[in-house]
Amino acid sequence: HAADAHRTDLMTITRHVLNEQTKHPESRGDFTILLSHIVLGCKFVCTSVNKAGLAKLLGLAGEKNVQGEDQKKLDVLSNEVFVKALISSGQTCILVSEEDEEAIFVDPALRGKYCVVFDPLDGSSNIDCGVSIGTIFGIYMVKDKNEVTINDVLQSGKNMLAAGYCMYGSSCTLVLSTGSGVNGFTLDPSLGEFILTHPNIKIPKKGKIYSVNEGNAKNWDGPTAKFVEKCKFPEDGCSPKSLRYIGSMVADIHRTLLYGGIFLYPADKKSPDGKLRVLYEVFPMSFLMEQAGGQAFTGKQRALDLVPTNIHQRSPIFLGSYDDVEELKALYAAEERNA
Ligand code: P6P
Repeated sequence: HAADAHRTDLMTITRHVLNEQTKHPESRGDFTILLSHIVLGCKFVCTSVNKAGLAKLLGLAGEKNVQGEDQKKLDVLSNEVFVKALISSGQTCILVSEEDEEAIFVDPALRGKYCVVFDPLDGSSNIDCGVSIGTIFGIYMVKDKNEVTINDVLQSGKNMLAAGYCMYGSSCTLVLSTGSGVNGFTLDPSLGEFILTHPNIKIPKKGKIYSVNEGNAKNWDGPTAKFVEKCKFPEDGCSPKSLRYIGSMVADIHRTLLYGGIFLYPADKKSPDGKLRVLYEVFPMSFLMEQAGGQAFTGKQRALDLVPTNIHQRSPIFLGSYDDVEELKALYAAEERNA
């Protein structure tokens, strides 16, 4: 009857987080309240994304976001929903969104002790063609609740308490770590609940997939070029790796987490710091990869050891299966020695 028990023992994300909370007797449930508001935001975006095509929400909102990219209506909507949900939770004191140039300092009357960095709808350039997109978030503890400053969101990634993403694809999947492993939850629309479907995700130690935008190959540095070459023409006679690149970070990372392999967004001559943002793309995905037994590297150091100096800072990033990232690190180390 195990299967039946499993079917009827609906482990919702809220119950799961409450169970986690018992490991922190000192916590007053504030974190659980915060997460339930993030979950609310994800549910709203999920329904909006699914209806977008029908509700004619597609197309440009006419404005440009801080990245100078055309802003689509769903971007604007998703950002507003998350900002409002996070503030109304009463658990946050400072927010950083990919869509807002400046950090948002929450009104003192509604302040809590958490700082949330997030990309409300990453990969949004893929909305119109139906490719999976997602929300990415990371959570820090404020250093001093009575003195909230921008430095509370310029903390190293190793200070992150929790991180996760919600992927809006064939199903709505929320992957979360609060520092003791990674768990995946799938939205059951009939219940309106995220149910635990992927307990204790561990990334394969080595993978057969590499994930990079080969269109940038002309501008890669030596170690990245050499690594990709070895993926395609292995020197030890084993079969070449497969290339899988969706161009939507949440989708590429979700596949890497479940199937193994390595995701690369290197620096190149055009963008010396790469393209992906440290606070709300690199750190949350690096946090998850390490919690799942993988690793994340910037080309120079462990990604989570980075200390950002501005809230929209970029970094090169290589993350995924432990052994695959190790191979890439060896090529960067060799270049360092020959420099
Ligand atoms: P490129 C999407 O715009 C995004 O921010 C990430 O989701 C994705 O991994 C990356 O950019 C794709 O960038 O240069 O390969 O199109």
